[in-house]
Amino acid sequence: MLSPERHGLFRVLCLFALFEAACLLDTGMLFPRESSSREVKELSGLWSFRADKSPDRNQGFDKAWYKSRLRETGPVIDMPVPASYNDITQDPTLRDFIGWVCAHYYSIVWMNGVKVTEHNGGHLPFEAEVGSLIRKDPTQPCRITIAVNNTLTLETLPPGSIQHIDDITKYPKGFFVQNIYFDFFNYAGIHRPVLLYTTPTAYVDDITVVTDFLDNTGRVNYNVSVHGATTATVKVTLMDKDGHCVASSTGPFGVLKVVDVNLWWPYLMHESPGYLYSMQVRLMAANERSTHEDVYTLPVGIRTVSVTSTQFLINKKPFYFHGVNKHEDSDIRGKGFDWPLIVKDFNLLKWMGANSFRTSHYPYAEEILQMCDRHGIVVIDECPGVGIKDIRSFRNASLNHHLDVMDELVRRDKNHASVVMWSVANEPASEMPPAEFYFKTLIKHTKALDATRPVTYVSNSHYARDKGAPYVDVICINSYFSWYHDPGHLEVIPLQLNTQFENWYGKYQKPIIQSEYGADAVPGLHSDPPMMFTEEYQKVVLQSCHDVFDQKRKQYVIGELIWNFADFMTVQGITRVVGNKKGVFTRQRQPKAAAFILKERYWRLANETGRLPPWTKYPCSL
Ligand code: BDP
Repeated sequence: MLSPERHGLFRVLCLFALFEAACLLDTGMLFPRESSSREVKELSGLWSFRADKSPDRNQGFDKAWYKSRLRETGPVIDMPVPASYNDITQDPTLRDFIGWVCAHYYSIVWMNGVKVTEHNGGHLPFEAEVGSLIRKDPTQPCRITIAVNNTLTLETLPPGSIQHIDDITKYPKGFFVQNIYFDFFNYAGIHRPVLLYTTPTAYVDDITVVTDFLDNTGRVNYNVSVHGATTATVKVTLMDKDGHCVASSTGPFGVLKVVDVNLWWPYLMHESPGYLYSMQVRLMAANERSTHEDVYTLPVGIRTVSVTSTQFLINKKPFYFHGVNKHEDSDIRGKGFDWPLIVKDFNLLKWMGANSFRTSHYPYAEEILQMCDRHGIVVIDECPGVGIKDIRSFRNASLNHHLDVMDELVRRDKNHASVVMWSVANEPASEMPPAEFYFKTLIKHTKALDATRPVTYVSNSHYARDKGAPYVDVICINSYFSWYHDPGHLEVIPLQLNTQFENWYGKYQKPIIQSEYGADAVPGLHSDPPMMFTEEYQKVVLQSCHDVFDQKRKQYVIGELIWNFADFMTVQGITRVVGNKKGVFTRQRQPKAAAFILKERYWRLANETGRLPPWTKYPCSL
């Protein structure tokens, strides 16, 4: 993070009425859930918000705004939480604000004026123990203040840099811009719910499950870590969908055997996809003074994942990714978590017959992964390693932060059946000399964290010398033939795509996912013969690629993910028409012509597997 003093950045403090958090990697990050021993309180709603517009933009810290109610420090505005603050008001300086605000990217949290935590990095949860501060004076309301800074540096993920321009004949005094090397708007604010939750003094701190099966018997290897107890008894019970106990065990680690197992299957690969058991962990603990009971229930899908040189196997059967890339992005909310949007997106995914998505280009809210577990939507879980283009972002400071982010990501998402692969980066400048050491280290580290899932990073087809590729399990390639190269020449697609696949497979002999392809289409813009930016052009780009995928999926191509599910916001620029228009749905989630092409194709692909029951045979209406 760049210091605000040096760079003259704004400050914004968010304040309101309860708690929040930070994290050390030696503790768990179980999703906060209610149980007989735990209470969860969601602190979503309207918070007070203030931008620091003082000349040195440091007033919030100088005057310690966090020590009193924010409205007592000066004028505040209402700010919904969760939401990006950028598109909530009519103020362009707030839309493009760079500096201190709430939760993405760097956060400091105070409770009743006492600092409780700091966290470096957006997208992933953090927490802090605040019991002693809440209880200090139970008759007084609690106050939480969060300062967040969205400044990106060469060491953050994603990286960025601040550029000051001093030419006062052309720019106002103090003018600066934030340069970014990725293609989505750098929304900021408290994007995810803020939760206050309780545990007994001794509690289940973390659970790790690894599953497999042999014939009809499923196995759940579990490991429970306990916090706050000198002696503890752990009892683990696995229940099926109807609440019947199917296996149990005692002890902090062990194996649960499930006879006649219901495996977790992807959507459209099985008639009941997304089967989840409930694993109840009951902890009885005693310390010198008292005994405690803690209960935590984790949803568990039993499945395996593996990779050969030509296939991706789920439960030992070939799986073909026919899906999308997404963004957390919508009108008004920006990247703010929103249940109606999430449910609508899942309905659209199922409508179009998509069985998978990649969390381009950062970890999505954990609630979204819970939906994927339940609906059988397969996930490639990507960390925020996007836009690593500057050679200085390959230094140790960046690598160490990247390793920490992978620790946090795996710690949060390791138990999700839907997550089948980790993606450590998107389109880094992997031709640069330091890239080899960087990716070798990163991929090795990720495999050490989780030996059960393959690891990838996403390459751009135009990087001929991809230094990290020898270390990945699956090759993921993005390419935009007849768009960024040979614009308007649709006729080059079959040849160039075919050459791309042959080159990559020839060199690495690893299965390949076409992890991005597509074209911008401004909804309602038409032309025949097709021209760039029309719905017809987008359709033809897709169809030309599909013909090649159909040949290559018989060999080593194991998936295709359209760029993008929906239109999304970007910085302003001459190649963007109020955002990136490569969505097959508009930003308001209405289909463009391309959505129907994909729907037709995805249902046909699903149907070809022959494992669908009659009611899902295409064409069908959901
Ligand atoms: C790809 C990037 C993606 C962009 C896309 C595009 O991975 O983030 O949005 O290009 O230009 O290379 O539309």
